[in-house]
Amino acid sequence: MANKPVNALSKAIRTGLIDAMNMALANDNVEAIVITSELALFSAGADISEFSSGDLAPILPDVLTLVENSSKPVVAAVNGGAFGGGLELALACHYRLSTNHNKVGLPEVHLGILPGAGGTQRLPRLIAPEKALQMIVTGAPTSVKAISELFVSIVEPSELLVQAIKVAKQAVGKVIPATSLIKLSSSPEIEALCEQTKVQTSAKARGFFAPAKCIEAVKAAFELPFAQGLKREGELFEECMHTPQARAQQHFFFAERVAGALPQIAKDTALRDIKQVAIIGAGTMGGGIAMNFANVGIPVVLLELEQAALDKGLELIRRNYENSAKKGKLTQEQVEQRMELLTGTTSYDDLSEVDLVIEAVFEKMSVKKQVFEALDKVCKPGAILASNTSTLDLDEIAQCTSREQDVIGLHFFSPANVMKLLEIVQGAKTADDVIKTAMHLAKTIKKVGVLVGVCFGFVGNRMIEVYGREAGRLMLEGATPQQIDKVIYDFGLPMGPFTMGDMAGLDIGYFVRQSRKEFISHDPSYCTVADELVEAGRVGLKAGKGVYLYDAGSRSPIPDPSVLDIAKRKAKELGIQRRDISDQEILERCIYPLINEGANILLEGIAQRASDIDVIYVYGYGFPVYRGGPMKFADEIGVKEVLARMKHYETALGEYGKHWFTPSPLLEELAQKQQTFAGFKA
Ligand code: T1G
Repeated sequence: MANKPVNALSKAIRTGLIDAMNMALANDNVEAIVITSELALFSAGADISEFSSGDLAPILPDVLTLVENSSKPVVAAVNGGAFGGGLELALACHYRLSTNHNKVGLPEVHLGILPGAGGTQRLPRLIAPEKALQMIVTGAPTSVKAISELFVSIVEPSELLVQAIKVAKQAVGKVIPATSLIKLSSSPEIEALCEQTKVQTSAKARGFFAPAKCIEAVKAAFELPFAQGLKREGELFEECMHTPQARAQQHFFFAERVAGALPQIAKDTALRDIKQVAIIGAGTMGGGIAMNFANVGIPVVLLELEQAALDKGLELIRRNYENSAKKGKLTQEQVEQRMELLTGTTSYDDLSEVDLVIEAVFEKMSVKKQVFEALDKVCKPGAILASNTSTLDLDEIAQCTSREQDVIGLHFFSPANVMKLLEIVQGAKTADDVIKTAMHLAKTIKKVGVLVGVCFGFVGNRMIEVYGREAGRLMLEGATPQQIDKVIYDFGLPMGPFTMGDMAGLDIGYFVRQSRKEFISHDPSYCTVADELVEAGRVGLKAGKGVYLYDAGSRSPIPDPSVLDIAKRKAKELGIQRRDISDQEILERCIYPLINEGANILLEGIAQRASDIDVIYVYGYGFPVYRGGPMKFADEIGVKEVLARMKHYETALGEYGKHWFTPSPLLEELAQKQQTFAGFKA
């Protein structure tokens, strides 16, 4: 197989496999067959881009039945990994060999579906049921050595084809071990395993539709003869394939990849070499950022003005690594290797040779400017100067240097060593090669880099502000924090706005608002309760009290009636008539303004495409991937519906609605032309 870049089993490949099998079966000189790949990996499975085409004939299950029922032995030489239908192809072969450093997997569940070409029926026939179930329900890639029973042998890449042909020749004339001939039967243990997996999954994969169907399909492998099990798998596959969740997750698969695509920059633009990085500030963010580079072998020097702060920062990093080692995610040797890559200094002079500096200091313009002025003096020409600012004007920061073309924003999300999202903020004068280097660097440190423009809050924080505003206002109007949080939690986010605010610290929002009084001057109603709480020292979980109360050592929020008393008092002062508010209104008022702000962001060219906003919101704020992200969700429910509801609240909420619920012109335009955000090109 040689269908670049990943041997997706497209129509051409499926047809090619059928032709090759028929040719081999018809040719008396052919005694056995080996299927392998000329590319770096065996196959990435079905061609996801074909799913929406509808014309999937010849369907993969039929191709694999032809392979499995072959009268001549078929050997799969799995090189470099096999996923989804690619692994299913190998399972339909009679013998399998693999190269030794790769992984295989059945990641269909991440696409809102399940292995639909026999994977749920053949894998449990070849490896232990619990391993098979875990692979299918979690979609996690598995090292071939962990399921070595699947392979005749696991060899060096250079040995693979030779060994596969040898196995094929030895198989000639022998009884063909078709996987489907292996008998399975259910048992109380299998029943218990499926039940237990169901319970675990409903917690871990809350709200997802496909995982439970994966379990049902595997269960059928133990309860039905192979042919009926295959039929049942097909029914469950079709059931999943036609859900909004499958459409959303398949959208997201490509959204994530296109987000990392380079903007219109000359192809021959050279990358700048990033051999050593400096981080200014060894606090939680600075330390987390530093870890990303140490994790991939790039040396980092951390700068703090005080030795004590520096020592504390390096100690925190070590503790993080030691925790990973305790969980078995790192060996002690890896911990030491990474720590060796991390050095500290209290002098800017030590940064004269670094290729990239990322400042992660206090979110205050005057502090940022001091740092960049100092960097401008000591850093070598061509060094990239990056700010981790989450809201401040990057252009204003760049203007305090003599090298605006070398300044860019690298907005990491906390915890920076965990969160996949990296907003790459392009300043007005940021050079193309700096942008290209930053986008490439995101991939190197295993982040999903999304290019955004300069405005308050860029994309993510600009949108989260309208969401938080509505939550605060709804509490004044009559909803309780726990009601609002439950609506959002049930919608699929990991937590509601008030639990999130307490977790992050209410003082963060408070401080940002203090620096933007003009913005909230129009109507401070939505943050008046939060401001009073912060001024009373109730800054959230870290203080044991914020919107909620927290028992010592516990993170579970306890509603506090006194907060509602504040809301009632403030509502009275502001002349807001409190009322019962429906869950639906809460959902619409928290999510639709988010979408509306995304539409404005697209109109202003702050994001390159709607799916980038989806990637930012899923990876940065936990928007449920089975809804595809806010803009995909709008396309799914219909832009017209979002517009209609924005207009409803624009009039229903009096002055407040008039100001905050003005529909974006893009929302109007798309609704009027019956178009979608997916089709919008900035
Ligand atoms: N279909 C179409 N395009 C694919 C693809 C696929 N399965 N996999 C990758 N691509 C594209 C991807 O969009 C990108 O394109 C390029 O290939 C490189 O991908 C019946 C129905 C295999 C681990 O879910 O997990 O089989 O951006 O950047 O980092 O049961 O690709 O360059 O234009 O990810 O080296 C199940 C999906 C399908 C595996 C390699 N299979 N792919 O990672 O490359 S459903 C999957 C991956 C199925 C059957 C069912 C990864 C990879 P572009 P990449 P990578």
